[in-house]
Amino acid sequence: MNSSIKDISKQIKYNKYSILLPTYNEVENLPIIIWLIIKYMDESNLQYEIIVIDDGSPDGTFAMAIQLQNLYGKDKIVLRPRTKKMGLGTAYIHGIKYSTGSFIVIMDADLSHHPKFIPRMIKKQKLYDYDIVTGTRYCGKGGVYGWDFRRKLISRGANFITQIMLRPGVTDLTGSFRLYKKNVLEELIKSSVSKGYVFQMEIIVRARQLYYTIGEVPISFVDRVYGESKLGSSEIIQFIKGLLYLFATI
Ligand SMILES: Nc1nc2c(ncn2[C@@H]2O[C@H](COP(=O)(O)OP(=O)(O)OP(=O)(O)O)[C@@H](O)[C@H]2O)c(=O)[nH]1
Ligand SMILES: [Mg+2]
Repeated sequence: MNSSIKDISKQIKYNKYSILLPTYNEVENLPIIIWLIIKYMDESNLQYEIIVIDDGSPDGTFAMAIQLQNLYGKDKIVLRPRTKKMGLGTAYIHGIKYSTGSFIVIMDADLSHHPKFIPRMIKKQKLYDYDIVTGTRYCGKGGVYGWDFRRKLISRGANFITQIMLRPGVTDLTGSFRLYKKNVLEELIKSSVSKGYVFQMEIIVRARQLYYTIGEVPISFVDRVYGESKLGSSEIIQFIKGLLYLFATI
């Protein structure tokens, strides 16, 4: 093997993955999600850190995160709390700022996103050197469990309308379980303006615009067992507004 090929294979072997876990009132879910992430990442011999971004959850999520850090170590669990709830978009930016990996994994901490899919995303990324690998509920063996008809309809409808209006060539636009090359995500965040659910969609639409490559891995999404759901009609109106904005500007 010549030296440059050796360097590349070494680089692939030692890529570090920074897994961002934004939390707001996830005290029951946090120990389980962290245990699962560690189990699946260690089983696959991957290098990683878990960055917990808690926004002053009143239920004691941060105290739980400290206990978990004592248990698993400061190299694995990095705590980057903020004093109050400031929203998911800025939580990601905050987490990325402190990340030391060359790849970023974004996932929810409420057990809707199963960590067993992370090594599959990583494998897919390596295979084709994708810039982004996104989990999809709407392709192959992917699916949604535990949602009522209304919520399924909203999610399916949002994806369907967006497919027609923006033709992004990706089957799940509103999900957030994804793997990104860090520099690509930073670039995409810079060029995106949306907040909330539209943010996930805008990232993909912008990625296409900038000719980044995107792979998909089917995921099964499970509705949260603990904690409260927040999808209300204001989010739906926000989504429609955002979609129209993207349609008009892209
Ligand atoms: N740091 C931080 N995390 C948040 C904030 N809002 C939500 N989260 C976390 O972001 C992830 C996704 O939020 P969810 O509330 O599960 O949103 P959702 O999946 O669309 O809705 P439900 O699961 O139905 O409630 C979870 O891990 C939340 O704890 C926030 O303002 N700040
Ligand atoms: Mg959720």
